[in-house]
Amino acid sequence: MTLAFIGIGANLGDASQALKDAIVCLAQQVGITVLARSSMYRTAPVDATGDDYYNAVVKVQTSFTAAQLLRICHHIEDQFGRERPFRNAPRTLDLDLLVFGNEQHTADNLTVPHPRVTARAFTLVPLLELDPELVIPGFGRAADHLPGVEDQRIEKISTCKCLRLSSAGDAGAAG
Ligand code: A4P
Ligand code: MG
Repeated sequence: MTLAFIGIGANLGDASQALKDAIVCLAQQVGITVLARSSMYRTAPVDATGDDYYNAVVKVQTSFTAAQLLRICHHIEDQFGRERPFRNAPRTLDLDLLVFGNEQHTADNLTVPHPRVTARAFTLVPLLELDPELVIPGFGRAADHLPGVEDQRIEKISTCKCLRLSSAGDAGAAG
């Protein structure tokens, strides 16, 4: 079993609902247990145009490899109508593998940790909410990177929920 953090973002359609639905979809996968989700944040687009984003991060435990988990994420994105007309285009749903246990590697179409995980407030702030002491392989203490994202607008719009969602699809919060 591996502990991993998945970043969720959207800025097209009903983006805040997409985030909530995506978390339920992740929790319904056999082999993934959602342990906690961060607050939901409204964030200014970074290196991108379009509407403000909604962003959150979930902490999961999984029996999958990083590559398998990314494939599942892409499959869920497809179900939400994700299109990729150009780099950083507005999206109905984006699921990025931010951290995968202690793994640190680059392979075809997969780099873990995500190369920009500490450079964006929309990933760093929710990650720190879930684990203030988080150490990211290759990047060190996540909290040490906060000064670098100070100028990025990020606003909390709903509070953090620690929850346990079973792989059988029980979406009830447990704490
Ligand atoms: N890929 C490689 N490593 C990973 C990983 N760890 N997790 C590959 C997810 N994907 C990974 O992904 C592009 C390629 O990266 C894929 O082939 C995948 O196999 P994508 O989902 O098509 O596009 P993406 O997620 O936009 O790409 P990327 O490079 O992760 O983008 P960034 O740098 O994360 O920027 N502003 C706000 N406020 N909120 C956002 O969520 N997102 C972006 C995307 C830009 N600005 C934003 C936000
Ligand atoms: Mg992505």
